[in-house]
Amino acid sequence: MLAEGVALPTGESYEAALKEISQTQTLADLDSLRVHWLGRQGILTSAFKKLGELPPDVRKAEGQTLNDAREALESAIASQKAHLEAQDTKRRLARTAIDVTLPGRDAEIGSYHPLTLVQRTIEDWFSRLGFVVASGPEIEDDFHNFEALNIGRDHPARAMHDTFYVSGNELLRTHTSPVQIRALQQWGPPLRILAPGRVYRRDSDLTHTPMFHQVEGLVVDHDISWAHMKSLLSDFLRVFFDDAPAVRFRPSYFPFTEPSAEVDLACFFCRHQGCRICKNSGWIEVLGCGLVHPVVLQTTGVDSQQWSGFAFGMGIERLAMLKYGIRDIRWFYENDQRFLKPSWMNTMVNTEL
Ligand code: 2NL
Repeated sequence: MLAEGVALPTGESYEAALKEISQTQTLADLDSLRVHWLGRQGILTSAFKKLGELPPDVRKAEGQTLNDAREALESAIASQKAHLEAQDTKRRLARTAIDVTLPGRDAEIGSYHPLTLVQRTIEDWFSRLGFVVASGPEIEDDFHNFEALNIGRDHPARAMHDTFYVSGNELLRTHTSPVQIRALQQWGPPLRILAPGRVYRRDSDLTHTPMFHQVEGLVVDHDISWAHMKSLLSDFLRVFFDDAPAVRFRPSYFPFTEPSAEVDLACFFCRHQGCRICKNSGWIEVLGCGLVHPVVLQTTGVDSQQWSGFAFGMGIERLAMLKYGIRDIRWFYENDQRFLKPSWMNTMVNTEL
């Protein structure tokens, strides 16, 4: 029984408060109850303030009652708070739970684009023989792309190259030979380099695109002979086309090599019988090569009396089409996603003739 001076406002009672506290559902509700009773303007706080106005004989007992009430409320609030917080944690954990027994999502495995695959295969093979992979600018000048390669202004090969001109003297390189010209100028012999990269020609049909990829190679050293070139390129072709087709060196002409040859493989589509792919000849042309013309050596500052060399060039698209039976060169540039799946060889490759 509380004394008159510290009586609670009408309708409020400790017992009811304790019950209310134990029934709160949220931390916010619990906190407003705490403020209502124990806050700075709270019911109990106000009652404490009035304690001093009571006569001394009742003050002590009254104070004791208020203290008991405060302790009871504080401990009820603390235990309800712990209860609600535990409940919150439990709900949050349930909401964010990960079912570790669910099956995982498959990671999509990619694969190299056929052009990348072929270029890497060639780079790896020649690197093992001491060739250094070199690169250079795709916008070249007349000297490095033509002049230094013994292709003068009036040379008919100029017309064959169908060059894209950027300005009077600047052009998109028509082959990667200028990379080797720069290497001869900067490093000089002895030299073994491989120059893969993009090249550009004004040409577009089933087997030609304005941009394509080429690999050229160059060896310059003492006493380099046709035999070195012939054995190296024959070995390469037998390894690259893994069913070891027969190889034929056929006399040809390039302004930058003398003598020159084009290399044919026995057609593995028709087993040398004659078909659409070998144009009924039984042979497929795969690369060009020759002994570096002495004029090219002299122009790049190399003494052709002391040094000799051979060079070769091949089209990466052409090699990829032959190796994998890809019928249309344009497929390489159409971003066909099948080329980037590990199974592309099964879906993009022609097995019929
Ligand atoms: C082909 C033929 C060839 C070369 C490229 C070359 C480079 C220098 C000097 C001499 Cl720096 N030659 N390159 C030689 C012979 C043939 O390419 O059919 N390419 C697709």
